[in-house]
Amino acid sequence: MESLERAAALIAGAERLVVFTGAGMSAESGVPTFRDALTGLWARYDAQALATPEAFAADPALVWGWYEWRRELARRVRPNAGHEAIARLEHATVITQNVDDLHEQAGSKNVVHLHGSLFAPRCSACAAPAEQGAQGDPPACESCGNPVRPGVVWFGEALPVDALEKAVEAAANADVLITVGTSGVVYPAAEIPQVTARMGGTVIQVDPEPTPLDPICTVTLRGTAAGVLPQIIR
Ligand code: BJW
Ligand code: ZN
Repeated sequence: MESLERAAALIAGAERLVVFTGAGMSAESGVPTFRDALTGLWARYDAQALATPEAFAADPALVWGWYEWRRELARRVRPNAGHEAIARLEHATVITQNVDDLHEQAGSKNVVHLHGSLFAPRCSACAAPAEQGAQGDPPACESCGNPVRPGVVWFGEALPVDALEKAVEAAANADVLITVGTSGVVYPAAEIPQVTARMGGTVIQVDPEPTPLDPICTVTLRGTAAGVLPQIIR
């Protein structure tokens, strides 16, 4: 296919490559995307409504339980062929919105987490990192006794400054950015591929569905991460 060849040539010729990933990146590993309907136990909850400080304040046990369930899931899953292809790009900066560690598991070395991690719970009051395996629903902070919260970025919260700065700088300097499996509706993360495009870089998109990022992409490949990435990263 012509656009596959074009994407492969752009990637092969890139000097400063960035890969920007969203929930679709991990879908084929068995992690549900954000805007998919939730399954099973959580089917009656809206993921967007649970990922807020207000939800945690109103029902800490519910929100903590949801993240515990996702942490267990994330522990069981393995990187897919898309993560593995990206890990072959040894010099790329990987900017992810995902809170799993599948890029690291696949061997990517330079991973920036814009929305935090499932594996870094911290105190909701003093920010002290929580002890691994602390018990409670949610556990109480060892230093101040306040509830421990997941180490992720909820709606209305600022992104970690160091991660955002690193991401913006890498995107601004990139000659090629590959955006994979993100609906491109959550800001400021959705700015990242737009920064590359504005600075004159080339944006390649891999996603089975149309997204608001379509207009800024030089090449869009309508397929899945595990299906397409191994064909364009050679
Ligand atoms: C496949 C596939 C396969 C399927 N292969 N692809 C400007 C305009 C409008 C609103 C705002 C704005 N600026 C800020 C806002 C408010 C808000 C926001 O953006 N709201 C919009 C929804 C309207 N943003 C915020 O609140 C942010 N904070 C902020 O702005 O703070 C300001 C501030 C400054 C200073 C002090 C205080 C405050 C924070 C946003 C945090 C987002 N957090 C979440 C939860 C993280 C923790 C967790 O995981 O629980 O991040 S929400 C959720 O969305 C999660 C994701 O990272 C994020 C993005 O979702 P993603 O990855 O794109 O997933 P999906 O499901 O949407 O899409 C999947 C895609 O994959 C689809 O396209 C599929 O087709 C595709 N796909 N299978 C490849 N196999
Ligand atoms: Zn504390």
